[in-house]
Amino acid sequence: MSDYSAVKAALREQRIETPSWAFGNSGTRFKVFAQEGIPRDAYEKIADAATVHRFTGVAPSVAVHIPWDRVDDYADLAKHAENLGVRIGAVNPNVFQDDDYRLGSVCNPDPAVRKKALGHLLECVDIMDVTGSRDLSIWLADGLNYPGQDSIAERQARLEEALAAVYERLGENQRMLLEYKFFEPAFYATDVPDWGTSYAHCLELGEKAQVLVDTGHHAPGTNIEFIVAFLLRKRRLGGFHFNSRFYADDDLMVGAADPYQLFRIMVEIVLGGGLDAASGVAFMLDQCHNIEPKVPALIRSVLNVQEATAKALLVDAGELRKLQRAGDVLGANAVLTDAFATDVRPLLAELRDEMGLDPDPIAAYRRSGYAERIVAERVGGTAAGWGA
Ligand code: AOS
Ligand code: ZN
Ligand code: ZN
Ligand code: ZN
Repeated sequence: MSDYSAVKAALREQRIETPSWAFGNSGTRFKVFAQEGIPRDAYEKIADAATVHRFTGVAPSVAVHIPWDRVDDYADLAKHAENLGVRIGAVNPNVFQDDDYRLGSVCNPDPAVRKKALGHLLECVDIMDVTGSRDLSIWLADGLNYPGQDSIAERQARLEEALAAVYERLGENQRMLLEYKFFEPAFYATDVPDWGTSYAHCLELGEKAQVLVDTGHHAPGTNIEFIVAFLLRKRRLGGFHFNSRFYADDDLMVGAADPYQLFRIMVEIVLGGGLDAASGVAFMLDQCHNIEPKVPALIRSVLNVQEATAKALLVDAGELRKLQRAGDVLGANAVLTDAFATDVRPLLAELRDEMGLDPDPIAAYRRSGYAERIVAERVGGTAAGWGA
């Protein structure tokens, strides 16, 4: 059995980033359900993110999405975050919501649209300079709906050109994370459909280009932990967008649909050294809480990642290697299933107590009166985002 103090020390160091857009109203293409107490601007989204951190102790940064979180003064926004005990994390450029982007952004056949998209990506690096953010998190909605609609090969060339220009602009301590997704909003072909495409572009660009794995962006049955192990070994795993899916890019709470998958991913992370800060793996959430209240849903999501991580840390790596080398199939498999079957909640409650937190963050949040306060205070207005 692993040493619990080492397990706790690793859990104490883990950082999970919340997404600003998860605090805003969201929905499906059928309906956006408005909730009460929704943040009206980026400042209030950061206040909600700070609340998630206050109760969990391991979510000290929040990713922003531009222009949804556009403000006049990003230094002031960063200061606001700092005053609330958090900081601005990844900057996500939005090159998918303008009419101009109907045929794509940086892969668009029209050079003027490509120029506009590139300009926005570069503007986001300017913002990173001000906020001190490390990661530019790029997801492109570019793709094709119909065979013959555009040249797949030429679009790759356009993509290469834009990525190279952004890479060139990155500062010494900045990175570019390239997210992939095999479908949606384009349905016939996507310009960055899979980890292989993202990895190939990152390899060409250089070490500051890293692959971002959104757990909801794979075909059903895809072995995501294989991808994670491969990329981590090649030092190209930039980070995650965690969420759960049953069918498509459902963006449900991480660990809700398949906690065993999340555990298997975290096992590869732990065994491959991905929890060490030096590995640079960013654990970010990318979720939309369409029907459930958002702040406690994010608290719950952070706890779900923590639980999976705790179980992965309980895997006896030495024993596992021994059994693997001996070809003991059942024995090696049991090392994993035993760890997964362990109830880590008491361990996590103890850890929170040691960190000066309430052992039950959701109950503590409910008692805090925060939900009632934001409903009373935040009247009139919806933040930009999916629900705008
Ligand atoms: C879209 O499917 C991707 O997951 C992106 O990360 C996107 O920018 C994010 O979901 C915010 O909408
Ligand atoms: Zn994502
Ligand atoms: Zn997605
Ligand atoms: Zn998403």
